[in-house]
Amino acid sequence: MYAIARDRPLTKISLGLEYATISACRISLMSPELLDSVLLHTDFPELKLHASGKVRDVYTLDQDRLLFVATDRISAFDYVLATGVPHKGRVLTQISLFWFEFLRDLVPNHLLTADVSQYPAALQQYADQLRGRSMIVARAEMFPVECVVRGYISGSAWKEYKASGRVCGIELPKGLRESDRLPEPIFTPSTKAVSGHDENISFAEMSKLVGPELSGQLRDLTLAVYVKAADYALQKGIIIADTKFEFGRTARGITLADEVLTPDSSRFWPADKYAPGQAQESFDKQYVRDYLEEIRWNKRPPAPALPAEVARRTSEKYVEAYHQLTGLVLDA
Ligand code: Q0Z
Repeated sequence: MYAIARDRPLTKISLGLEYATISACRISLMSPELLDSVLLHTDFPELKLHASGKVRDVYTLDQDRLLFVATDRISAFDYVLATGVPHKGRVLTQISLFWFEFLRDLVPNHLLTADVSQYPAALQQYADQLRGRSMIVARAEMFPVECVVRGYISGSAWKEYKASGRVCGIELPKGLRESDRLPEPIFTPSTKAVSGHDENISFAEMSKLVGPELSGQLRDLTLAVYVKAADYALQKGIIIADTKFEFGRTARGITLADEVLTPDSSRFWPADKYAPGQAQESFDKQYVRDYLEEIRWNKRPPAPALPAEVARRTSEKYVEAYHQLTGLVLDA
């Protein structure tokens, strides 16, 4: 039994005639089961919200522990869209869990448990919402820097390179094309600026913020983790062009925190379509971006909804990324 998706764009699209015709002809259905499973907001009244991001909500459990919940929200061009992507929160969570295990000999991480049956009794009433998409983590004293590493030149680094030949103070070879692989991965830290956008900083600037010794440790860890993970991913047909890590201090020492090597914190490119000299297609968000360009959204709020077909195909890409990386099938 299928229903017409209720998440059609409500925004009036001027001159949408052509588009509306195309859209009406496409089979654009999502089963009620799938729609029901999409989680856009969390609400756990007995818990204190610690932080909320575009995609994830973090709650305080106690002095030492936080609850991370990945919703099915999706952002594009800096805004959270009105439509969720089925399974996205579970895919992000399961990818982070996979990497925590894969990287455990290289760096301690903040995971305590993702087994909902081990969560505090007060959370058991939410077990169905939490299963697969949440984890309890050790609260860390977070370092106020984003540890970014790039194996390929893209995004803000490509802009900086074109303007100055350097990225975060690192001189790069002349003649690089957009999306080229770098001779070796580079550490390009950033800080959260007031704008909400991250601001690239040099290693020297990072050293002023958190000290030279810690900066060196974080740089070395970041590069080692990236090299191990990116080598693995490439064997599975996924280029991890760049990624952002957040570290903090816990009883385990310098600890890898937050989400790790997900499509939301990284650029994943399908290796079989890699073609330097231009921007690369996104493994996961390409249908979303194409759709938003097609409807000529002005990229100002309110962000539009997605046709069910775009959400469904995007969902398939996330599930496929998980399968391609891990060899595992995300359970229904
Ligand atoms: C990470 C963030 C998110 C919004 C807090 N282990 C930790 N201990 C203390 N704090 C954090 C962590 Cl991971 C922490 N963030 C970033 C994540 C939503 C902001 F899911 N905030």
